[in-house]
Amino acid sequence: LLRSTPNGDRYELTSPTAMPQAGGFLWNQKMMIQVTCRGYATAQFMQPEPAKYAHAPNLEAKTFMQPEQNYYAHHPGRFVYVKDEETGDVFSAPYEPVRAPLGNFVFSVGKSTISWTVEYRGIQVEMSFLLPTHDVAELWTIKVTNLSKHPRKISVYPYFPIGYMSWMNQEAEWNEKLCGVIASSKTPYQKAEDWPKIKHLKDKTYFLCETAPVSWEARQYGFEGEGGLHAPTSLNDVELGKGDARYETPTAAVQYRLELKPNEDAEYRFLFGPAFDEAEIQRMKKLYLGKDAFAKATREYEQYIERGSGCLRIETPDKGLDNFVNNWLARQVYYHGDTNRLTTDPQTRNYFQDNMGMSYIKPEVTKKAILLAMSQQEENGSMPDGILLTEGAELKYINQIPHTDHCVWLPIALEMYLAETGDYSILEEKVKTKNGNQHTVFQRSSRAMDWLLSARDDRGLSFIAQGDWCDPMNMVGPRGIGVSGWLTVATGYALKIWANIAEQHGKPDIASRYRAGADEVNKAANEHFWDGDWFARGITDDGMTFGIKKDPEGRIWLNPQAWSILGGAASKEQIDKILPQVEEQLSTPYGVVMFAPPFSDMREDVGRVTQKYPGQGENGSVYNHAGAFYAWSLYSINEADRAYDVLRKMIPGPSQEDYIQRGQLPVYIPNYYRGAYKQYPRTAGRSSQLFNTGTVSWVYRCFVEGLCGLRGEKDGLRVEPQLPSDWDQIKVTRLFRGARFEVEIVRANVNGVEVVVDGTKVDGTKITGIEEGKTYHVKVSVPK
Ligand code: CEZ
Repeated sequence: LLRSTPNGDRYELTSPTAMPQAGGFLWNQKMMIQVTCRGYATAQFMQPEPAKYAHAPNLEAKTFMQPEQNYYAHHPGRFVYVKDEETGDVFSAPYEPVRAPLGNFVFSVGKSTISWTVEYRGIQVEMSFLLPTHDVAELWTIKVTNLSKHPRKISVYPYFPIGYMSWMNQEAEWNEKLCGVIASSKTPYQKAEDWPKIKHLKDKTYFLCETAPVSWEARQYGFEGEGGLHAPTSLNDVELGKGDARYETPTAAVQYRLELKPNEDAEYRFLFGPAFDEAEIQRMKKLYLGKDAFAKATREYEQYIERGSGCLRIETPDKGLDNFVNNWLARQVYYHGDTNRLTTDPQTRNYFQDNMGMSYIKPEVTKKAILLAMSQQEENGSMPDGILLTEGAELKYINQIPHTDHCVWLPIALEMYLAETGDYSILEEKVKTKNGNQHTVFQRSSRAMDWLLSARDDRGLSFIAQGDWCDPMNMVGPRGIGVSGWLTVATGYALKIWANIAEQHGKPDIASRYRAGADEVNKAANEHFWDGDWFARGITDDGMTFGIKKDPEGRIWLNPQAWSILGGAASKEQIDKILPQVEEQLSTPYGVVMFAPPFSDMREDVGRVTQKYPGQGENGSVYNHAGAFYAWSLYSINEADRAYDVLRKMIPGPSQEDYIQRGQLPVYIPNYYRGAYKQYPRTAGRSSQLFNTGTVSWVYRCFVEGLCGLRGEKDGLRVEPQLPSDWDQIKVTRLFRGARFEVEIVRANVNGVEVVVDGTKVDGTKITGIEEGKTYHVKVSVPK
């Protein structure tokens, strides 16, 4: 069903029906595309707000990517129909829309290309595509081969539906000069003041052919007729109708008629994408549409993806883990850091976390992001709900709802950047805000911490307003009274981190001030949130504590536990009580759920989170972001086995049943897997299929700094691995500050970790004096 190349850099799925939603994604800084194994595709590009060039059949609402998105016959996709001219038999590649019983099916997801090979009654179709590195377009190659023993007469019809573009104005026609179907539209709007922006949008969609087809169809109905997508009427004719669309739904279908001898093949190239005008299409055609241009784009795009391959290679007893960590995890981190999820106003917490992961890949990006975020800090030290990335961008959707946690992520991102680079000079960098005030990063960060300390009630607990990390927890504190248990202990963690950074930066007074702050916060958390065996999630506007034993739903939440461990609110004795409770109440075969039991109905003093479907999204799914915090907290207390277990369950597989249940290839970590394991075991474990998630920066950190234990400090590399107890040895390559570390970690009869660098035993566990460009051979012995 599923196989990987030996080094895991491609995964191949051999059935179009076993995991129907499974797919892969490609991106560049201007666009992304997610395709399923069956050929459905969701693509989006930035101009600068997200837009589409292939649409749903009816008017679509503008929305963000939906979890577990459903696909239907007319969903945008990329397909090829093939007709046997002698028998009239029709099938389509890769599987939709005809769904003919294929003789062979391989959906192959690579890091920089996605492809299919399918065969039906002796005709093989290979489809593959990639993106150019700097432009918005899809570069498609379609190759048809006669595998049968006799000559075949066939018609091949690439079919790239364009869909319903606009209720104001839409059309499509064949363009002889460009050799392709050009669809045009006017983006709908109503306010006259929007026109100056609207008029620059790329309202055309083109489908260009390198080889001129014998025929084409530009009108969806003209192609489909009464036969529908399973058996388009136009395929009954010798040639397509060469029709146009005049305020009718556009499509792009073209036809090649072939006579193939046995083993003979024909290869075609196409360009699909959006454009402003014909001149732009002409430019794109010149730049990309041709064999050599494709080859060049392929090399460039490969190199672009390669640049995101991260700082870690591992060889462990767990091959599936190696494949994922070595090939896919850094790639997903890179995607986040390089695109900011293709929005112009990322949530501040997402922005910090997506960029902190870049410390391991391109730390200059992290630095820039921290400086930009700080330039949007308010005078009182608070951070806005979203960071505006482009001129004219606005805070939209969730960013119009006041959340109180954004300052927490600042010291966390800084800590990660500093650990990886040792570049403490960033702290003295001056940042100017919109009212012209200049302060250093150090001062601004202290201010953010002061704000966290001030945004607390008279018991010392952190206000939640309409949400904290948990977006839809919008009714706990709208009256300005409700408090967050998680944010209180997270404030403790943020202050502690900041104090450590201040200390390292030679400011012991400031360090002790924030340490005292953290102690005070943790004390308050203990007084008001400790429920005997775990920490509560919050106290509502009406003074009701929730996330406690007596709650039938939402009884125990993961975040307050993880962060009380990280921030020091939980003592050793408390941790000993918490961990078994998490195990008992929150763990499932698919990972740790965010809380349990899920809510079955609206709780008006908690909010929208309780209305999500039980076990879906924040309502008690295996929300991997929360799982990642937990894993990181487990490494902070040397719980190596528990941490590995949590992390491993974020990756689909390795058993067949697990892949099928999750329905996802192990090429990314999704934002959630369904929870409600007790209530709805049939759907538990099912992937959201969403690859946007703050999870990955933390997971990468867990592997680099936790499991492999290769963590940067101001003046060197700390070596303190935490292998699962049944592993005897691993090999690691770690890139760090321009040097390369070839590390062998083995279990031995030692009392503590012993580190030998190039034959010399290190005093303690820190490697210092690291020189750029050098390769170090490190032998690490860890106790049995
Ligand atoms: O969005 C994420 C946010 O991007 O939810 C996380 C939050 O920490 C991230 O910043 C937890 O709440 O209902 C909603 O509004 C949800 O909040 C979703 O938008 C959620 C999805 O995972 C987005 O993909």
